[in-house]
Amino acid sequence: METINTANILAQFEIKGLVKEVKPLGNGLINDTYHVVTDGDSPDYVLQRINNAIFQDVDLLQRNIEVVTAHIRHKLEACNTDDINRKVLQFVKARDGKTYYRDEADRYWRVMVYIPDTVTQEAVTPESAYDCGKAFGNFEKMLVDVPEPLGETIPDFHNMELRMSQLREAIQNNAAGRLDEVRDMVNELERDADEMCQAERLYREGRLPKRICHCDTKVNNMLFDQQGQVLCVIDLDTVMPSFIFSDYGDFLRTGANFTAEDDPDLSHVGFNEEIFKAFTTGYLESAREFLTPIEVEHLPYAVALFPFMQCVRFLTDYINGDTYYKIKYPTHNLDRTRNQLILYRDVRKHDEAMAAFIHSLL
Ligand code: GN1
Ligand code: MG
Repeated sequence: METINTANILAQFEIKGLVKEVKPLGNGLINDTYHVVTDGDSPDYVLQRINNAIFQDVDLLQRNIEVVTAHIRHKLEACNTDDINRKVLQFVKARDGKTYYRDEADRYWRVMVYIPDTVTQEAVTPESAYDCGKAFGNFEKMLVDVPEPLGETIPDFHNMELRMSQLREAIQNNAAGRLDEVRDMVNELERDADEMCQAERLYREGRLPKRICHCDTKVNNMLFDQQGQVLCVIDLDTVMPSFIFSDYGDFLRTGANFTAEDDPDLSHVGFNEEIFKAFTTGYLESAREFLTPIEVEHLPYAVALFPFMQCVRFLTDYINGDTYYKIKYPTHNLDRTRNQLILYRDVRKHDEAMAAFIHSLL
């Protein structure tokens, strides 16, 4: 672990109050996040080191986030929403006016105002799934008319064709010598790869739009108030143009799995239909007015796509020798891969039931 002088970094930002304490916050797999506690009446802050190995264009990243948060703030103001500062993130400017600071060791930092008295949740209930569905649908709805085009903070982030070619490249290189033990899984993924790449084909045929999506929809990327009401969507790094499948499918990948994505006990893994129904109901309540028939029709495909894609991504990283995701033990990515594959198989058994349920809502 490198030691980091957070006082020096914080001094680059226009923050109020005296810093009392800086402590780790949350459990993201990509960035490092700290809670900055200040003295007295000043707000607390969140300090984040941006992982610029993954988000290589920090300028574009922060520009996206500035546009999105400003747009949401305007929308909330326009409908006279109360308590706006707890419903949209607020970034603190660095001394040079940017919303990030690059230190002498080429590390990138940003600061936001900490939203007090919030609760985060790691597990989904049918009630919270419904609320999250509504909130993420509403998030997309607010962003249908962003005033300027946004860039892709990770190019082709949820492009299944690209994820397959990354897997195939990892297999070619077999950098960590792990290919033999994962052969069966590779074969199974290859069998369904074409079907799972249908979104890219529909897009090329001009039948499927890209919209501004969150692209990392999980219950822990949402803040709730003490009463359990949704306040705010957080973790905006991956907000970018994508298929709406990203937000809908990726939420269910974690939310509707009976267990965590890295549970090594595969008997725990499975698709929770009750959560699926609750989330879908909430999502369609806010999103149906802007979704096209082709988007709606492919929602069951989206539910299958994300465990499939995450399985491919974890497996690629395992074969590459764990260069992307933080791991806690040597076979962590392998356990994650197996878990997502079981989930994928189980989701596929629900294809027809999902389509019927969605149909019943329309
Ligand atoms: C990463 O850091 P976190 O947990 O928010 C990843 C997601 C994966 C997820 C899997 C930029 O998100 O795409 O679904 O891990 N984010 C990036 O746990 O790759
Ligand atoms: Mg996160």
